[in-house]
Amino acid sequence: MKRQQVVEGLLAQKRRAPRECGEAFAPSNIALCKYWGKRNAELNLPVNSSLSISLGNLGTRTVVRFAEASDRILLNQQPAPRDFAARLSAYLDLFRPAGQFFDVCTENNIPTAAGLASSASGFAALSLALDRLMGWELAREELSILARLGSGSATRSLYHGFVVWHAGQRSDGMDSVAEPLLGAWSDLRIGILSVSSDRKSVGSTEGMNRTRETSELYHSWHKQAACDFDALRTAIASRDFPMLGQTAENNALAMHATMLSAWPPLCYWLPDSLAAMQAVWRARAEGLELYFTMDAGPNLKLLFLQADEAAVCARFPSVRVVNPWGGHA
Ligand code: 2P0
Repeated sequence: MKRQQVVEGLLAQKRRAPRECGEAFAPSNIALCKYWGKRNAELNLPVNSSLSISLGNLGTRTVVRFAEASDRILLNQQPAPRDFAARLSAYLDLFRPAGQFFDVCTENNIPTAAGLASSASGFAALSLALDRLMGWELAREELSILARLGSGSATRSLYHGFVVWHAGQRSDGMDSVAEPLLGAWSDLRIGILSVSSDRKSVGSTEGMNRTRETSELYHSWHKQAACDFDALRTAIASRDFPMLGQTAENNALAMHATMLSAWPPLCYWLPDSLAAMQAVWRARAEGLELYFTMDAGPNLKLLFLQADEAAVCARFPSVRVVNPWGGHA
């Protein structure tokens, strides 16, 4: 099935009451159980379910309007880089009335140096803003499907707090949707530890495909991810922080081990990434309840409780602490 068919199916019965402008915010998110591997690349359907935590008021704000002659795409008040604009325009093609163009102003308040992916919050904010511009009034779950067509991890950025992205089984992906896990864990903190803000050499889509096609470890990654997903839900339900931290850290390391065993090998770590990991392990050996997770890049995201914030900041002076439930934009 093609992306266009999914969109047409979803919008077939919806009203259309276009407005002058659509504006929305969506938070960035960090996966505790990772999405790494697609069962369908066209629709960004994942092999396994994933679970994330949204970053409160860190994310993307997007305003969309209709335009006349061509798409105009601004990123942080500047004309967007060519590849970014091309990716957005290709996504907008899915919704474009004949002869219609869009004016998109998108702003990230995530510091670029944090090296956090902005495609998740970006496509989630764009989907929400388009819904408001077009007056479709889609349900959040339906919007999580539209956001997924832009970028897989955007599925999870439709909600605040803990979010599950169900892998689903259907070939059209209509059951591959996000669901929020209700209830705040108000003393949980995330520390963003930036090692490098350089653009990664191998993008996530290519990295996932390469890993799935060539890594002998992929099968065991997929099995572990299913177990980790269940363990994280248990840890969240029982507010068991060591279980949450251990499971998330082990899940990230298993994903990176699977990447390393791909061919050509994929290693997103830099020497400073390993030094930071070792510093976390040292801190833990000395009694600090501190864990990390990592995505397809060299930066670490630390996981700890508010009571340990001062100790974590003393060990990692450059860390940026985020309170995921600390006020939503
Ligand atoms: C995640 N990542 O679960 C995983 C962990 C990176 C490592 O989702 O191809 O940008 O657009 O669906 O969503 C990054 O992948 O990839 C990602 P596409 P996306 O957060």
